Order: sequence, then C-alpha cells, then structure tokens
Amino acid sequence: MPRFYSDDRSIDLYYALKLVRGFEDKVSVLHRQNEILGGVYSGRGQEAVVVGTAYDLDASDWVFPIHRDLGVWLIRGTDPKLLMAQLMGRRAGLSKGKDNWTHAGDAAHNVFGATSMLGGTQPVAAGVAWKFKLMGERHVTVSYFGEGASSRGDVHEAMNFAGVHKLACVFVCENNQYAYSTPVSLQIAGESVARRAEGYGFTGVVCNGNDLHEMLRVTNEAVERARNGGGPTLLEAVTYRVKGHSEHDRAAYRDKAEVAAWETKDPVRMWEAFLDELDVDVAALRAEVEARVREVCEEASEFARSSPFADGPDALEDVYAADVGRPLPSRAERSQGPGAAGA
Ligand SMILES: Cc1ncc(C[n+]2csc(CCOP(=O)(O)OP(=O)(O)O)c2C)c(N)n1
Repeated sequence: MPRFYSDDRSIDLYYALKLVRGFEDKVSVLHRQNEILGGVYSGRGQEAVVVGTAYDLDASDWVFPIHRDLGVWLIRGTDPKLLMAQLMGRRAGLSKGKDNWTHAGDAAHNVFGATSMLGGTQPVAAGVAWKFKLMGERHVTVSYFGEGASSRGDVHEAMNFAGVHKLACVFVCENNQYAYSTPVSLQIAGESVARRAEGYGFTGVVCNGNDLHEMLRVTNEAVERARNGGGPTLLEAVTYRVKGHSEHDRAAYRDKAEVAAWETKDPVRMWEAFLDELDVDVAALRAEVEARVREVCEEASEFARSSPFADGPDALEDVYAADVGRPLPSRAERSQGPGAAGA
C-alpha cells in the first residue's frame, strides 16, 4: 500500500487527494503560461475516483488511465518530476520528449498510456487480463473511461470478452455528466452505464464518485472478486467535471445552479468533514499538506524546466522493444502456476 505522507491511512488519503488536486491546478496554471505541450483536461472534482480506485492496488496490477486521470499516475507512484517533464515535453520525461503526457505510459509503475481514440485502451486492458489468466497470475487490470466513451464499440467489445472469459478486469466509468458539451441525458437512453454489465454477465455498480470511502469500498470488493476468479466488475462513479472539457473551454453551456450544487459535494471537503469528525485539526493539517504539495509541484516544475527538449534523432530511440523474441513459457510451464511462469 503506498504511503505518501503519513502512516495514518485517513491522513495519507487526504494528502493523496490534495496532491492530485494541487498538481492538476499547477498544470492548469503552467498551461496558461504556455509551458505545457498539448491539451490539459483537468480532473478537478474527480479526485475521489482516481484515489479510491488506485490507492489500494498491488504494484503488480496494471492501470489504464485516460485523459482526465493524471491523478492515477501520481497515486501509482510515478515521480511528479518525471510526470511534469513529460507534460512540458522535455527529454527527462517518460517518453523522453517524444509526445504529450497521455500517451507515454510508465512501465515502472504498470501504467498503460492512453490512445487518442476514446475507449481504445479497454480491449487492451481485457487483453492484459487475458494474459494474466493464461499465465495463472493473480493480478487485476483497472481501466478508466468517461460516460461519453462508454458509447464506443471498443468498450462493449472489451466488456463482452472480459465477461465471457471471466477476466480480472475492473472497468471504471467516470460519469462526470458531460462529454465535452454533450450532457449525459443525450448520451445514455437506459437508466445507467452500470446497468449494461448485466448484459455481459457481470456485476455493475453505480457509486458516489465524490465519496472516497465509497470509492475505496466498491473498488476493493471488485478487485477481490477479480483476483479470486469471480470475473469483471463495472463501476460507474457518478461525479462532476468541475472545469470545462479542457483549458480553452469555458463550459458556458452549463447551468450555473448545477455547478453550484455540485460544489457542495466537493470530494476534498467531504474528506475534511470526515477528518473533522475524527477530531483532527483540519485547518492546521490543510496548511501543512498544502505547503508540502506546493513544494512537490515547484520541485517538479523546476526539474522539468531544467531538462532540454529532445533532438530530431532522438525520435529513433525506443522504437522497438528490447526483448522482442523472448520465448513465451510453454503450456506445461504455465500449468505449474505463477512461479513456473516467472510471475
Ligand atoms: C473516438 C473519439 N471520439 C471523439 C474524441 C474527441 N474527444 C476527446 S475527449 C472527448 C469527450 C469525452 O467525454 P467522456 O468520455 O465522457 O470523458 P470526459 O472528457 O468527460 O472525462 C471527446 C469527444 C476522441 N478522442 N475519440
């Protein structure tokens, strides 16, 4: 279990929420200052989803975040310095300055980079879970997509395949009410995205995506089921995209009263209310945590700025995987279990 700040789980989770928020807010500011390469899709307001679904995973599990899930990288343990260098398109970044942040991936922390085609990584997540099953490995995949992407064929194909083969997949639909300017009412005719899981033969759960307790609980149930051969789960985290689709979108198509209503359900403030019930001095903790997060973000920005941009010939590095051609374990080795398969 990752420990970012404190051995006290409730406080460590608070730090995790604040780190995600602070880092994303810093990226938004740097974007306005023209320091970030490519688009920025803030997950502000959705921190409980990324923290709740990634915090308790094993290091050997794999995650498949999408454009609004910068926080997943941080929770998995990607160094904020490398992540910032990636966002600034620098040579010290994860893909050594070859592309913007979403597509890079971080193999050291089992984070799979996203495709531009929404939903495109869901079949990959199912494929990775299929490999786990073939090799007798007890790892899970957690893959993310928006309610907009839930209308894409790839997402259905992945869930159908995962259901048929009872794969260790946790599908996380971040229902933040809008796909760019399209409201959820024009996206889904049925009662929920989660309901669709029934058609694939597994469990679908609608959950409160702003409530960290609930996100941790439903994720841990889904992960346990997956690890024990019980097959996939579809979690529909109901939440709200607080900002526009990206930094250039004012989201003027939204009703002000709706935005104000969701502000009262802010996931960070909800966790502060819980800490207050535990008699934690929240004001003091907030000041301490915000100072630490600021420090992390400043260090990351300074590190990124000090790294050069890539040179043209660098594009030819890392084009082929180094271990292509490594023989796969035989069927006999696989049937002897994870140890024999080198898991
Ligand atoms: C197949 C495909 N269609 C359209 C786009 C352009 N696009 C990028 S993000 C986005 C909105 C996605 O909404 P949703 O899946 O609900 O995720 P959210 O942005 O709300 O987190 C769109 C339309 C794309 N990248 N891929």
